[in-house]
This record gives sequence, C-alpha cells and structure tokens, in this order.
Amino acid sequence: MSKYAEELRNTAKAMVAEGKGILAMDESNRTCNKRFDKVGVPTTEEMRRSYRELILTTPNLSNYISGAILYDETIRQATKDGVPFTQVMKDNGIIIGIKVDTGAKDLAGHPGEKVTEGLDGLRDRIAEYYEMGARFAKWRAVITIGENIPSNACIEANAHALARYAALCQEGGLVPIVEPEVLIDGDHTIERSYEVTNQTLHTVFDQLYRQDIAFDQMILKPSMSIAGKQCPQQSSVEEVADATVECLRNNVPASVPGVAFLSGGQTNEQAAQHLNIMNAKYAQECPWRITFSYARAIQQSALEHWRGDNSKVEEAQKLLLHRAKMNSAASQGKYSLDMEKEAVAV
Ligand code: 5MM
Repeated sequence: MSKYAEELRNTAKAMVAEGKGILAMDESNRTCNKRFDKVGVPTTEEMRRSYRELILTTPNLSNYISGAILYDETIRQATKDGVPFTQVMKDNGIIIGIKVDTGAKDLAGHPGEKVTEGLDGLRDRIAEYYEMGARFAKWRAVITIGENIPSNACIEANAHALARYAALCQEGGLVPIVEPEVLIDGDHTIERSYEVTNQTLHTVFDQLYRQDIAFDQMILKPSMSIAGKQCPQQSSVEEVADATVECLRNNVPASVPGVAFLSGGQTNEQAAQHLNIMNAKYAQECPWRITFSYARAIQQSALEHWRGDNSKVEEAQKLLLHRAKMNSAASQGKYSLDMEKEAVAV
C-alpha cells in the first residue's frame, strides 16, 4: 500500500466532487502550437504563457473546476506579475495536475498504430512534480480504429504502460488519471466503437489489477462509445449515453471514484449533452461519479475569441467560464440546450 494512500483517496474524491470536473490544459507545445496556428496566434513560449494565464486567472473557475492538468512547460511558468501558476491554482482552490507521458509514438511493426512513451525516469519526474505541488497526473494512450486495427498488440502495449505509469504515480503521491482514448476519427459505427472501447477497458483494468493498482486512488478518463466522425450513420444523444454507460458498467470496478470523459473532438454542445444524459439517466445506479475532463470542449470558444489579443482576455474568460458551467450542469444531469442562450456578454 502506498504511504500516500489516504491522501490519494481524498484527492481522487475531490477531483470528482459533485458539480465539478477537470480542466485539461495539458497540450504539449506541438499540439498547443497547432491550435494557435489555426487561429493565427504566434507560436511562441510567451503566447503559450499568456494563454495559460488567461485560463488559470478566470474568476470563479473553481466553482466548476476541481483541478487542471498542466504541461511541463506550464507548471514552471508564472503570471506576467511573477506569481507562479502553481500558486495561482493553490490560491484559487484548483488541484494541480500534470501530464507525464511524453507522447504517442509509432508502434514498431504495426503501421497506423501508436504506443505512448514516458516511463523512463518517470519516478524522478513524479517526485519533482509532487514537490512543485502537483497532486495528480495524466497519461493518454491512443487507440485508432481502422481496417484490421486496433491490434491486440497495440491495446496490450498501451494498457501495460498505463498500468506501470499508474503504479509509479501511486507510489509517488500522485493520483493517476488513466486515459485510454479510442479515437473518434474514421467511418466506424457506434457498435464498432463500443466493441473496441470494451476490449480496451477490459485490457486496461486487467493490467491495472496485475500491477496492484488501488482502484479507489485513481480516475478513469475514457472516450465515449460513439460513431466515427465520418460514419454516415450518426447516433442519437441517448444511444451514445446508453452504449457508453453499458461499456463502463462492464469494465470499471465500483471502487473507482470517478470517470471523467475526454471530449475527443465533439462539439461543445454534443460533449455537454452526452454527459448530461448519462447523469440524468444513470447517475443513481452507477457507483462512480460521471464527469468531464475536457480540453477543446471547454477551451476552444475562448481561444477563438482571444486570438492573442490581450484586450479580449476578460471576454474570453467569460466564454471559458460559460463552458465550465455548462459541463458542471451536465455532470449533475441539469443541462439543457436552452442554457446555451444564457447571456455571455462579449
Ligand atoms: C484527448 O485529449 C485530451 C482531452 O482533450 P479533448 O477534451 O479536447 O479531447 C487532452 O488532455 C489531451 O491529452 C491534450 O490536449 C493533448 O495532449 P498531447 O500530448 O497530444 O499534446
């Protein structure tokens, strides 16, 4: 048992507290620059710092957000007035999280498939992040659906790495967010998405069990069971919610405190609606909290409004807060599309 067991249990519960979700702002420089490029923001370290300051200084963010996942560059940065971001988060009651994987790389011998790397030196990095105030971590595995993929080799290699990462986190005092993402890209049906997600979650929990992970000291960050973006037959909101919850029930131990979804390229409204129906329909019968750990479905409208213009910071923060509020409502089954009309005066 980890010497941090009690702290880990308490942190995991706080991460998925009623009405709260996790803000993913852990884009690597490459991903962040890609998002900046699309909206014409210069891809410099200073612009990434300014953008992350905009996010972390959003007034009242902690009403809806329990914790935020940072990237290595971000956890070392500070506001323009010199206050470390970690201090801003502590002052605002937002738990500090850190992405510790070093990215999804080509899986040898398996064209079109990826395996996530980052185990080398991870024990020391975890110790450093803990000292800096981090209390949870994240590692994302990427599973692609396509012709004859995913292979068992891909699912197993990623599940094994996730389990070894989770063990190191629990040893070092960080709650592991275990994120096996089945990509939404492609023309696969919802049934195929369910099948692959089911196999992936089954394999991941088998590996977590084999590595002696304490299930009550971790958070699962899965993708939803949903038709591929290019599939001609798109499912209803209810079909996605039903398939997703069924898949979780088949695989996720009751002692896991929370399931915090990624948005995976869904629109803002889709991500909120799916989360909402899952909660409205199933929250009472599910043992874990069902909430969000969205990046794009919280940040995108703010980024598009800001576009690097500092006179727009306050307005962008209102847009960001609005999305956090919508998803908070969805995590309690209290969201409706009408709420999108709530005045966001920008
Ligand atoms: C799937 O991506 C995660 C959730 O984001 P969305 O809600 O937008 O799907 C996110 O935490 C992701 O891991 C980072 O944004 C991207 O990290 P990399 O390592 O790919 O730069």
